[in-house]
Amino acid sequence: MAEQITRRETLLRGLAATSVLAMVPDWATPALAQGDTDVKFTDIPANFNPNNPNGTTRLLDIRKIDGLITPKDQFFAIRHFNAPEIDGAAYKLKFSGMMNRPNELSLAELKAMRSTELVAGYECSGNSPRAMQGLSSNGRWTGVRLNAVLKQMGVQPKAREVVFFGTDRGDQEVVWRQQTFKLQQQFGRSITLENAMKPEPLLAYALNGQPLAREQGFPVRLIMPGWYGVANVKWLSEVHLQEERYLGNFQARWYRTLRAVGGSGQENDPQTQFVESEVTHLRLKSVIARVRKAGDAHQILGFVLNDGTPLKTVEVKIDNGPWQKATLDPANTEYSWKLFTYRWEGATPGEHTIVSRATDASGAVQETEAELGTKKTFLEHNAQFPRKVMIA
Ligand SMILES: Nc1nc2c(c(=O)[nH]1)N[C@H]1C(S)=C(S)[C@@H](COP(=O)(O)O)O[C@H]1N2
Ligand SMILES: [Mo]
Repeated sequence: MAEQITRRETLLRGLAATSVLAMVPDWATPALAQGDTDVKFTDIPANFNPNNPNGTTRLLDIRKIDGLITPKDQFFAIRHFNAPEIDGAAYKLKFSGMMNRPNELSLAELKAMRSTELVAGYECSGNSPRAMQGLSSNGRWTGVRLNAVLKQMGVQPKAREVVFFGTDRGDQEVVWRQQTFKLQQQFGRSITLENAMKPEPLLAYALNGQPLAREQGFPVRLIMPGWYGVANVKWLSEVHLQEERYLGNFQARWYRTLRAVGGSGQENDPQTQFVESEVTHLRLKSVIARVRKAGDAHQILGFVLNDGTPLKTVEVKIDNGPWQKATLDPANTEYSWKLFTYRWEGATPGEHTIVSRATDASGAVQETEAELGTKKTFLEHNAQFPRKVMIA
């Protein structure tokens, strides 16, 4: 199985061997060149604290993005319950349900299997302008392909659904008709067997070449490239095969999107349908993250997150000007976030509004906030994100 290595890494490995730093082309060095300065965003709330808004969340400060891979200690982190502390030496990942050879694998056994590296970026489905889009990151994951492990255990013909349980658990209310059950439940998510057997899903034990940190799901988590963060179950304890759909809280209730489809979108319009759907694949989103003064021009840097569909364009608009094509970083990979840059010439002193929009090869266009207005719930907020900057 071929390892997936980004071009940037290949380039850097080559550089390490030859030490010819002068070879680095422009696009490979979004880091500040000498004399470049960051331009101030004026849309960031004064009390915005990316480091620790609360005990269970760490936002990425997107103004610090300076390369494709988010450093491990800056990778955003969020969770619902406690972050279990797991002893890697005693850890067992249990495989149960409709398989011919149910089994447990220790961390050492998983690591002894053929490993795969994959660059994947994702965001929490609750990411939005409110979090300054900081519930997003992009990492290089190492792990074992889920399909290889499932094949080894022998999937039975009736199996349709693969359920992933975390070690973490907490109080849940399960409402059934007039009854409300207050229970302790594990964090759980599921995917179809068809999705599980695709080559991408990884049982991941390393991020950027290092073991996962406790808050990142040590020792093993699922990585579903091209899916919202919630699919990437951390602190995996059990993988269960069954025939029925799994309807756990974080699958069927908490992570739902309610949209108005058709008609006027108004509640009294019989032409309008209100559709509830699961949170699964990343919806196309671009975000402007950073602006730097570089010589006479300004460089706008941003990222796109999506489900892996090739991008057609990323465009940038300055104030009321036309949409202008941005340049995609050749280091981007199929499931990475996609960095883009735009060279802004002739910026005049004062405050400006800048915004980006992504279009993919299937024709999906990132909508404006107003166009997204028929979405009633706040998850999957992938609207265009106009930014305000002050040019000195
Ligand atoms: N076991 C477990 N896995 C989990 C969660 C959780 O609460 N428990 N949160 C999910 C959500 S909502 C997101 S957005 C991602 C965040 O992953 P990160 O903390 O590595 O960024 O983890 C997902 N995996
Ligand atoms: Mo999330």
